Amino acid sequence: MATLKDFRNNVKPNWCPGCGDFSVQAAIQRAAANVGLEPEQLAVVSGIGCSGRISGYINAYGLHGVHGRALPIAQGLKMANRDLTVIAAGGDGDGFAIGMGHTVHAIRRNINITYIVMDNQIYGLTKGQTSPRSAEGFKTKSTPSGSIESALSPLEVALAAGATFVGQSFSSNLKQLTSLIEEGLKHEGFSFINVFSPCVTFNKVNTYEWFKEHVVDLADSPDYDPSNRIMAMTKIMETNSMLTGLIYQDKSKPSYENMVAGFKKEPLVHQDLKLSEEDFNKLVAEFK
Ligand SMILES: Cc1ncc(C[n+]2csc(CCOP(=O)(O)OP(=O)(O)O)c2C)c(N)n1
Ligand code: SF4
Repeated sequence: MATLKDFRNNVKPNWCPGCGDFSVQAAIQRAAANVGLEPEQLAVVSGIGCSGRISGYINAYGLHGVHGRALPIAQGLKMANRDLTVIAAGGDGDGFAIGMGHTVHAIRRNINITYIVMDNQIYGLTKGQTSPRSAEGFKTKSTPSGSIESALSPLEVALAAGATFVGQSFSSNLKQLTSLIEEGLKHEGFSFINVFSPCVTFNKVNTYEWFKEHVVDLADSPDYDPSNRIMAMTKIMETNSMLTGLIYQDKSKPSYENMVAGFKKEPLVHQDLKLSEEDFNKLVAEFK
């Protein structure tokens, strides 16, 4: 059985020392081993951004795709081979700016993949511009007088879009983050996990200390019921979206790929296409 070591490769991350994304990488590796996966059973698809590099740092199938397009690729992969466990990952710019259309529709489609957003409330790779998660008044090179837009609450959007799994965690809480990713991997449907993952180089406001002061851990609310959607929405709003833990889970809705006619018995990659070698070569030649 694979252990944490098996999900490590020899590529050295080029993230800045202290970047929150290191913990997300470690949590994915731990969670994958803890749920009993082998590296060849896992695919990590990422977008573009500092966070997008994560797919190159995990020993599994990996694809570092196009900015904002991790989810279309990940969903296609899962539909073609639902025997694979698929993780999509990227930044808050990737998922909530350019990729927001995909995020909402992937959530409501409920394909069985886990989507992890490394939310540093800024664009890191492009050296510090305001993101949809940046707070009003946030000053960056793109908003030198302070942002006049309100920050998006991805948790509210996810619930409103019909999410069947919504979680949020913080890079400093590796235990919570790992167990949340484990639950996401086990969830039979789309699991959305937003992770506060500080950018130590460009975001001097939303620092580790700032998050530590502001996060509200659901472990301190013993009466909280994650199967209650209205309670989840209320709690998210009451805490200004700073809630961490398993916020909402609906185990009753079947995942998309289990509802597609003709897909139930075996994944597409294992189906006999009934195509002769000659016909196959003809088809390929059309694309040359
Ligand atoms: C189509 C396209 N538009 C814009 C860019 C430039 N770009 C690269 S990464 C990025 C945003 C990075 O921020 P985020 O997604 O939050 O990831 P982070 O670097 O903070 O992890 C942008 C705008 C691009 N690569 N491709
Ligand atoms: S610029 Fe920010 S997000 Fe990018 S690697 Fe450095 S600390 Fe991480």
